[in-house]
Order: sequence, then C-alpha cells, then structure tokens
Amino acid sequence: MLRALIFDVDGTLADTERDGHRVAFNHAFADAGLDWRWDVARYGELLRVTGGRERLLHFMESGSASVPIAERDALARRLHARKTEHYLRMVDEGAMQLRPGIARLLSEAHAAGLRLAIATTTSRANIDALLAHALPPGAFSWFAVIGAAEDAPRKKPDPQVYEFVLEELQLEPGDCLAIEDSAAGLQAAAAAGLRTVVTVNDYTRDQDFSGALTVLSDFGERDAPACVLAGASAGSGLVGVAQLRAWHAFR
Ligand code: XBP
Ligand code: MG
Repeated sequence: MLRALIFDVDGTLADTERDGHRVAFNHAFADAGLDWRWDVARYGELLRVTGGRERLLHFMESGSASVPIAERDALARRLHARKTEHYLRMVDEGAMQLRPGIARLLSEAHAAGLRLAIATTTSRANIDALLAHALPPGAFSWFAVIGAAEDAPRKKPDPQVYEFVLEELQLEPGDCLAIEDSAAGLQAAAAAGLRTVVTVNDYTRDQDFSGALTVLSDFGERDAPACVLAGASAGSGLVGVAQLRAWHAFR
C-alpha cells in the first residue's frame, strides 16, 4: 500500500539545473578569475556526473582545464562552496520556481495522509532555501524526512540516499514511491527497491527510463495538462494522488 512519496529535488521539484546551478558555477569560475564557462549543452553532458563537487573534479580530470592533480580537490571544494553561495542568493531572489503540478501534488498528498520525503544529491542548505522560497507557506513541515548530500556521500546512482530516507521513514520500499527526473535517480531508487515515476525535463527527456512505472512530461496544471510519455496508457491530464496510487499498485 502506498504510504509515502519520496521526491528528488533538482529537475524534479524545480528546474534548477540550467538557469540555477549552471549559472552559479559560472559565477564561481568568474570570481576565481578562471575563464571556464559551462554553456547549456556542455552542462548537459557534465550532468551525467552527479554532485556538483564531483562534476568539477570530473571536468578537471577530463583534460578540459589544466589544473595540477595535487590542487584539484582543494580547488573543487573552493569553487563548489562559492557556487553554493551564488545558488543560495539566486534562490533567495526568487529565481527558482516549482515545476508544473508539484505544489498541487504536494498539497493533495499531504491532505490524503501520505508521508512526504526528499532524497537528493544536493546539499541541505540548497534544499532548505528552495523549499522556503518556492513552497506554499507552511508546507516545509509536510516533509517528514529530508535526505541530502550530507546524509549520503555516495551520490546517485548509488542508492545510499534512498536507503537513508527509507530507514528514517521506517517504511519498506514497497510502501513508497520515488519521483525522479533522471536515469541516475531512477537507478538509485530502483537499487533501493523503490518503484519510480519519472517526470522529465529538457536535460533528461532522452535518457533511458526502462524500469520506471511511468514517464511523464510533468504533473500538469489545469491549463497545461501532463502527458504520459511512456510506461502507462498514453494520455494527458492532471496527475494526482489517485493516479499515483493506481500506478504504484499496478504490478
Ligand atoms: C542533482 C545533482 C546536483 C546538482 C547540483 O541532484 O546532481 O549535483 O546538479 O547540486 P538531485 P550540488 O537531482 O539528486 O536533486 O552542487 O549541491 O551538488
Ligand atoms: Mg534530479
């Protein structure tokens, strides 16, 4: 029986990558006097590496920047800390909004007595800022458990953050549903034994989502219904708790 929804953050609750994290990384590069710039397409490739600090290290290791090996780790940490400051400022300025249908789904799920949780690769500070600015007033307390980078150093597709959240919720994976936007997120949830509904964005729509219960364009708003892209009978509409319960129970 479905008892909890576990949401990914970046790309799922909000489209934070292209106009949020990417821009914040570029500000951090400029602050450090580096001529590195991650354009929209390049950032899409780099997103295959989950975790901002890990992404920076990968960029340096791939030969795209000449940084001596001994200096890479410290530089990645410094740049990542600065990037987080920029990201928090941008969220604070209202730059990040929830994706279509998310606010409606969260209030519906809360009203229906489902427990809500978060399982993300990003840091606790980034989540707190996003939830404080983008959620309806009072909705922050609806989340029973928040699993972040600090709770799970092994990033998705490793299942560690989902295992942490399940442990904190004291629920079996079969009683929960993960909501993800990426193949790495889906793999992490599946490896923790969770069924998953995927909601795609421009960076992830061509990824391999085999194993997902359903792949959606988004959750839909009254004037812009969601499309089912794969995995369940095709159609469009508003995706809410009743629909999620039905998909969760299907197999
Ligand atoms: C997505 C990520 C994160 C963000 C940047 O996280 O991989 O690394 O791109 O955030 P999720 P940080 O989809 O699991 O929410 O720089 O804080 O890592
Ligand atoms: Mg994501």
